[in-house]
Amino acid sequence: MTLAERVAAAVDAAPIIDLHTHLFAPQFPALNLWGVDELLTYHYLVAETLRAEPKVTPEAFFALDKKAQADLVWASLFVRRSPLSEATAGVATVLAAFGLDPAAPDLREARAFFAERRVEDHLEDVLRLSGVSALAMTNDPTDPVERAVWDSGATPDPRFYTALRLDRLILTEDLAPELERWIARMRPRYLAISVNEVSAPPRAVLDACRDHGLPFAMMIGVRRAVNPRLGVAGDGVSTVDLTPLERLAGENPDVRFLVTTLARENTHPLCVVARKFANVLPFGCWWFMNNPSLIEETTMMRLEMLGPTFVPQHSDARVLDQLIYKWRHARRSIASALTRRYGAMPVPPTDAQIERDARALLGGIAKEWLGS
Ligand code: RAT
Ligand code: ZN
Repeated sequence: MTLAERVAAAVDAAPIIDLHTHLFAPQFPALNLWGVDELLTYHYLVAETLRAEPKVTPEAFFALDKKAQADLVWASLFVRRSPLSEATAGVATVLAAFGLDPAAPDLREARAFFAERRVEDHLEDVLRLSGVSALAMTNDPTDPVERAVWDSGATPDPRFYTALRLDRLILTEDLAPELERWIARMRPRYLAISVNEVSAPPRAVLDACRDHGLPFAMMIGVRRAVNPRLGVAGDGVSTVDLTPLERLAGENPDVRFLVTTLARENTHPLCVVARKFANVLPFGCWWFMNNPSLIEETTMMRLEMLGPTFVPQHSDARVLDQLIYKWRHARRSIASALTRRYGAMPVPPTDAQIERDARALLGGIAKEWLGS
């Protein structure tokens, strides 16, 4: 076997802990999305369709029911054009993984296939096909649908870790008791927020992280509603000054920070921050960074600057089936970056070394930070 083949095999075999998704355990049936219509109405593809079809206004698109939206996306991005973007290529990978034709003229065959699946079997198949052993949800107690499930006393499938998302909860006037209440109820692996610029979170958040030994995840550089007509597809990006992150990490050495940035330009400064502060863990290639070329480049940079002490990717999947493509594609980029770094070593790595590194990067480091 060549070095590249050995590395690819080790990366494929390593169990994945997916640090950030928008998926829900089967105990949240109304929020658990899967199947071809959900795949095609993913907001990444909605943005691409509205770009490709300028005569379709966002208002007209969103007025259609889900099936009609999916038909339009399919016709526009898969029939009239080739699925070359990462989001379209991903759908093709998923369909092919289930033995469906990614070049079909319409969605009849795919819909019939998914209609016959039992949700329990489907979950097991997707986890097996994607190599994911555990994944973090995004849990927002201010969402009435989600909250109703928590209030009903349900316990999520243990492979679905909880992560308490603070984007909206943080607006609560008396935050500390709310945090205590939801940490007790959800038992989250970490607290998380997405922000435009870095600023110190409210004291109650840092206190809760410290008291409960939970990491605080910051997803930095999103500009919400740049084009509000596109709904969730309308957010943008900005490059951000990471100096406040250095301050935050330095002043709170007893709090661990999981950090991802949305702008490519922030990838390098984040590596520098992580070199100074061991309580900062760079993770994932987030959203607009979740492209094979950028994952490879980013993973190379992180390996060169940090060695194998970061989490190269998270899927951000919103539809269960996306785990298959997000991880198959990411694993190729990660394996390629690793192969290049091993190739620079004067003595070739042993299989045991490659396996150890792949397991750490795909799941081991996440496990250390989140607990098992
Ligand atoms: O990647 C996405 O799907 C985005 O819409 C966001 O959900 C982002 O990942 C976030 O967690 O805010
Ligand atoms: Zn997300």
